[in-house]
Amino acid sequence: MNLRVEEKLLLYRQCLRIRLVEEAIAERYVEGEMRCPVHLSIGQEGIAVAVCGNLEQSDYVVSNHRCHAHYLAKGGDLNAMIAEIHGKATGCAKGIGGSMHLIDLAAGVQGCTPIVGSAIPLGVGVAFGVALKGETRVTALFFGDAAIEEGVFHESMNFASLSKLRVLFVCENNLYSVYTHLDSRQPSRELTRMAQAHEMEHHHLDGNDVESSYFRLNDIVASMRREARPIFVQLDTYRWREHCGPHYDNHLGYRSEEEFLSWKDRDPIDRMVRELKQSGIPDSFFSGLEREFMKEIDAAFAFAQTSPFPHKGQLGRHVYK
Ligand SMILES: Cc1ncc(C[n+]2csc(CCOP(=O)(O)OP(=O)(O)O)c2C)c(N)n1
Ligand SMILES: [Mg+2]
Repeated sequence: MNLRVEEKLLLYRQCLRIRLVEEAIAERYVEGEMRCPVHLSIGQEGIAVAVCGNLEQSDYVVSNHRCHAHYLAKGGDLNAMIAEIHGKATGCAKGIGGSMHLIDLAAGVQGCTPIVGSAIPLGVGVAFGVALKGETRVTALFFGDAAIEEGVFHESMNFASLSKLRVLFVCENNLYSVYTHLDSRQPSRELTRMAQAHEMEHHHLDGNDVESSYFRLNDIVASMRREARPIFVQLDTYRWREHCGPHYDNHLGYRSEEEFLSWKDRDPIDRMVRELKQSGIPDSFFSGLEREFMKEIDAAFAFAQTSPFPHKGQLGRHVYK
């Protein structure tokens, strides 16, 4: 694997920006101005960056409840995201969707939905629309390890495989569905075997190794552009904070401190910092970048806080029932 330093820096910038945005959300959440539930990707942001780093602006992303990183990595507007989490009219879903309903059509973020598995047929539908129009864009579809326990996952895999749709099925395997470990939910076998059953090309990558995942995904996405077909990629990672909310919850006992620490040691960002320092990037670069992002993030929170709430009359609009 031979990434240029500029490419490594780009990946690092993206990961750091997402980490700092989510840490700012976590820190300010207790102030009570953000009222919607938040599912943070802290610890697993490398997957979003490795995947979206290989997408064009014209490609699409569809995601689930844990979507901040996907939205930002694809170029979603930060102000509109923070305003959305504050329930403000300037939010990307007009303040009536919240953290789990991010959307930015200009950036290709076609939508995010929180019912587990529900984004999968939507993403396949988006890719079907692309194929019907004779376009070649790729749709990256993000979902967790629990989503593959839903029936609709298999229906969608079957249809995507049969129809040779350009869907990148991105399974973020963080080992847990809320408090339940994968071993208590699924028989012991490689998750990629699910793709094998649908005659789909599949790959198993280390989601915390951003550079190597980015490198491998480069070939994967390029080959999907050349030859229309879906590809399933499992990326292993770990969520650091509680399933939903800003806190840590290891004291609940559903996972051990040792397991948590062993994954924290594999922090995707620390790994990149170490490598970049070895390539001669000075310490001052890292602190300067952090300051630059904090300015942007503070401005996004100020934008959200000074934005108006949606008018009551908006409540019934854009709602299907
Ligand atoms: C159909 C359905 N069942 C249960 C829930 C509650 N729920 C929200 S997220 C989640 C866990 C999903 O786990 P996974 O897909 O692995 O994603 P992760 O949260 O680990 O990123 C559950 C059970 C839901 N939203 N939808
Ligand atoms: Mg999970």
